[in-house]
Amino acid sequence: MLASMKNTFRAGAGVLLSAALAFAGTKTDVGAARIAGTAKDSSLSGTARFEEVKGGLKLTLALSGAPSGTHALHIHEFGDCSDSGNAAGGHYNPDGAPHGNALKDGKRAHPGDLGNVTITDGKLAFEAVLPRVSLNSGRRPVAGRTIVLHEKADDFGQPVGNAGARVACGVIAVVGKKNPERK
Ligand SMILES: [Cu+2]
Repeated sequence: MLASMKNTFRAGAGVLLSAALAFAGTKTDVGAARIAGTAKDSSLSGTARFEEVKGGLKLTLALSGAPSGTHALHIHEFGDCSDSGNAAGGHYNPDGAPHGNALKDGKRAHPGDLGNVTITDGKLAFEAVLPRVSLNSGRRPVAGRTIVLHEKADDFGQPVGNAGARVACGVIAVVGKKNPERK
């Protein structure tokens, strides 16, 4: 009786350990998006970097040549920036949630609702951890989707925040592995 319980415990610990290792293994991919203005001859450019961290997906975004002011930032469903960004489709919303701010509202928002960013002198440096998504490890993956900067501010109205046209867009791709020595 006791021996069999011990064996069950050992087997359970083994499963937990291999699950933990598998999880650690999937967390090493790094994603990026090369961002460009959607208008012809746009000087807007930038990069977004995505890295799975404890608590979610860390986004590091840098833009230049962008329109100054307050602009909505979202992850849209499809990995296509053509047709002035419209080919990116709607907001990535796998759970049928209302529109909101994922950084504040949790489940009561689309997981890629990043709220607003403020661009000064055409430049933006922005960092956030998106709580409920992954790059590609299975939990609401964003690889193969797009990051989109809008013409106007997000007013958090339904269904998509009234942020107008898509001024910049980049397709999120897996681009490499994180150096395991650099945590
Ligand atoms: Cu959007």
